[in-house]
This record gives sequence, C-alpha cells and structure tokens, in this order.
Amino acid sequence: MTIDWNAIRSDFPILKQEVRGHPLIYFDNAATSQKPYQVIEALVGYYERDNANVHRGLHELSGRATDAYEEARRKVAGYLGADEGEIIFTRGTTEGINLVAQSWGRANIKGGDVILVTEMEHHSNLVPWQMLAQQTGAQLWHVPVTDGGELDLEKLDGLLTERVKLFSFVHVSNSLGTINPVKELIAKAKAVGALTLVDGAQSAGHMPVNVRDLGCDFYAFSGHKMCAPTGIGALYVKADVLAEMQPWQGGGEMIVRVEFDKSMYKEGPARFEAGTPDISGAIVLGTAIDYLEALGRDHIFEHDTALVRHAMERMKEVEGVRIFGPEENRGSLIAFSMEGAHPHDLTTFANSYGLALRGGHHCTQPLMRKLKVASTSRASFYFYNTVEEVDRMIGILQDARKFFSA
Ligand code: C6P
Repeated sequence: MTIDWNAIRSDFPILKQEVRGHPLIYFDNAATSQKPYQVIEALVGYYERDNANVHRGLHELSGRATDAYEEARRKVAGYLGADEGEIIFTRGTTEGINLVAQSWGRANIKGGDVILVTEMEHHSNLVPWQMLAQQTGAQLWHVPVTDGGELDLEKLDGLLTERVKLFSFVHVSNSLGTINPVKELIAKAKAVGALTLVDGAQSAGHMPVNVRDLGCDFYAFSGHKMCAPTGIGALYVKADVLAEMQPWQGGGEMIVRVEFDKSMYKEGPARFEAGTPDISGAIVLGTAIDYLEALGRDHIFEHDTALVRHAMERMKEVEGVRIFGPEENRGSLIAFSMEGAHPHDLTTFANSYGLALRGGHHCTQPLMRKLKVASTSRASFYFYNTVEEVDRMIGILQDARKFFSA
C-alpha cells in the first residue's frame, strides 16, 4: 500500500495556518500530536447526538454513550493485542503509572524490595516510584545510560536481582529518541520474578505494539500523543495481575454495594474507574485508533524513521549542532543543542519563522544531569510531517547559527 502522506496533511485543519507570516511547521509532536478532522468531528458529533452519562441511565442516550464507551475499550484492547477486561481508561500515561504505584505497588512492595527504573525516565515514571518507595521503605534503583544514549545492558544484569519486584522503563525515550529493547528487558525481568511496566507514551502512536508478544504486565499510554484529545489514555494490566489489584480511588461506578462502614467493589477495569469518566475522550480515542489503524502503524513507523534519518543527516550540515541519543534505532524525535545558543533562545528564534520546536528539560531532569546540560531543543515528527518541512528547519537552523554566532 502506498500512502500519499502529503494528502494525509489535509486531514489536519490546524496545519493549514501561518505563524508569524510563515507556514506552520509543527515539530512538537512528542509533547502532543495534532488531531485530524475525523476525531474533531466525532467529538462534536458525540455532543450533538449522544451525550449522556455511562453505565447509569436506562434511557436511549445513556445506552448509546455506554455502548460507544465500551466499544472504545474493545478498540484499545485490539490495538494493543489485549482483552477488553485488561484495559483501564485513565487520563494518560502519568495517571496510569500512578495507578499501578498506588494500587499494585502499595499491596506488593515492602521495605527492602527494589523498584528498578532507568536513567532516561520521564518524571512520570520516576516520581510515582519515589512516592511509593517513601511509603513502603523500598529502594529505587536505576539502570544507567551509556554515552551513546542507550541503556547500559552490562550494568543491568548486576542490578536485576531477586530483590527487584518491578522493572519500569520507557519504550521510546522522549529526550534521546532511543528505542529500548523492551522484549529483552521484559525477559530478563521475568527471569528474576519481577513484574514489568512499559511507559508507552512515545511508542503507542508510532509503532506496532502487542502487549502479549512483549510479555509485559503493565503498559501505559496517552491518547493526546496519538491524535486523540488531551485527558484520555489507557493502562493495560495483564488479567491475572488485575484480578488481584485493589482500587486506588473510591467513588461512584466502581462499587457493587455500599454500606456506611464498608463497600464491595466491581471486578475488572470498572474497579479502577471511579466517578464519571472522560466518556467523549474515550470514544474519540477509539476514532483516533481507527484512523491510525487505517494508515497502519508499520507504515507510520517507516515514514517517521525515514524523516528522522533525513533530519539527522541534514542537521550534521549545521555547524555547532550536537545531537543527543543514538545514531540508529530511534523514534521520531531529535534532541539537540547549538553552540552559543540557549535552547530557549533557539526555540524562540525558530518560532519567529513558524517552526514549533520544544526547548527545555523535557521532564527528564536526571537524564539532563547525565548529559551535563540543563535543557535541549527538540524536533519531534509525526506522519503528517514532510521532508520539505525538515529541509526548511535546516534553513532556519542555519540562519540561527549565523545569528547566535555573530
Ligand atoms: N512527554 C514531552 O514533551 P502525559 O503527560 O501523562 O500525557 O505523558 C507523560 C509522559 C510519560 N512518559 C514519556 C516518555 C513522555 O514523553 C511523557 C510526556 C511530553 O516529552 C510532555 S513532558
């Protein structure tokens, strides 16, 4: 199947604008992706026709909303190769990881146990474990990153002992672009009896992911990085692990029976979805999944990889640019710095040409310390970005180089 990626751009109304007198180049997709009109219209259509609360009403609209919400759960399950009973709707990756820490973690981690993470984690996969370690007396260890921006697998074997109860790591680093060897990491964790959590924030929308094939126990992702709105995401929890987990939040909808001094909880995902969920968000996450599946995640991955390779090559032409992370085997983002230009100034300069980059520590402060920088600039791509846009970025970076070295 040949995809006309340029034609796909017309699905994204936001891309048709000019910023500061220049056509917008949106290269901040790792922060959040843009939304195709199919998703926008599905959201409007839901509020125009079907809006009601779910699982509560016996009226027509409530039935429709409930059916669409549960259909969306089936879509997420299909997308990840899981069963619908293994999918909990969350606000996003951050909430998914906090859910695991406070539900599974509080019940299964005790003083002296080890929670293992890596040096390239986003704060979302670090701070919840620090909190859990403080609550339980467990220790938090991390696998170091090599100078080449990959996990130091030689050090991993020494760290992955039977004291480790959970190994939680990022699939694709949002600051280095590194694609971690998740299957190998999961197999090693299993060998010492540890459970595994994969932070899928930067992988779910960019490459085929099958949780059964990976063998992980938890996989968390955010809808907004894969064409859905902000405020919705999902957490996969392997069925036998989920069956043992206790609720982390209490309220409506997660109960079977409530008395003044105790309650009985529902089984399955409902146990973890207290209160009115983001119904419209979940439904149009399903629409975004339909959209991505029609393109094919393998095709998206191929497109993004070609773009990132082209950008890496061309960025080498710009004097004073340092690229962080590995040369090969990367996701669709490039973090970099330019000699003589603070990343925030460079990002502001780019903005004056309509180029949206991100400048900052990207919520990976420990990694920034390892790289010995306070922040970087970052260009992150998605399937609606083009080679022409990358070439225009190179021109802007060349101008920036002249400007900042003058
Ligand atoms: N990274 C970025 O610009 P939430 O905020 O819950 O949707 O996702 C958190 C998160 C977790 N893990 C990784 C690897 C991530 O990249 C992110 C979000 C954005 O890089 C915002 S800091």
